[in-house]
Amino acid sequence: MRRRGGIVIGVLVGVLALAAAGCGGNDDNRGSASATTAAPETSGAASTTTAAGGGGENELQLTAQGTAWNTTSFDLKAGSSYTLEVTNQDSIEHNFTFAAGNANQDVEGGEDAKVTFTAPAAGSYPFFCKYHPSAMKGTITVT
Ligand SMILES: [Cu+2]
Repeated sequence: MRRRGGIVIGVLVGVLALAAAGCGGNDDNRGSASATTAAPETSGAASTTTAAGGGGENELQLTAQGTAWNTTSFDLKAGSSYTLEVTNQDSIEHNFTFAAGNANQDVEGGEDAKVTFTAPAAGSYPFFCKYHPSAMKGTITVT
């Protein structure tokens, strides 16, 4: 019994250390301690923290209305990851496609959806709705 307790605490400390190293201020995430039952899980998580230091999440918004985007240009930083919330205010389905970021997200009429992608190398890239590519398109500029 005592041995087990020691092991669990050891794992806990390890996970907490990892969490602290990984992301900055995640105090509200105490529920994640339940993940400690799977002990040797440290191998996969390491490679995801290559973004520039201090980087939180970059959130973007895009709205479709009248088969048009409310925004036709975005400025991103190469290598940073972004979460784009696409709001569809039409009754028909739309889509956000940003091929250079491997993003291809359908959004049903009247709904919204989030898509996460990483900005590619510096350059200028198109984004569009694959259902209305000539009416709903824009440019993503990566620097
Ligand atoms: Cu569309």
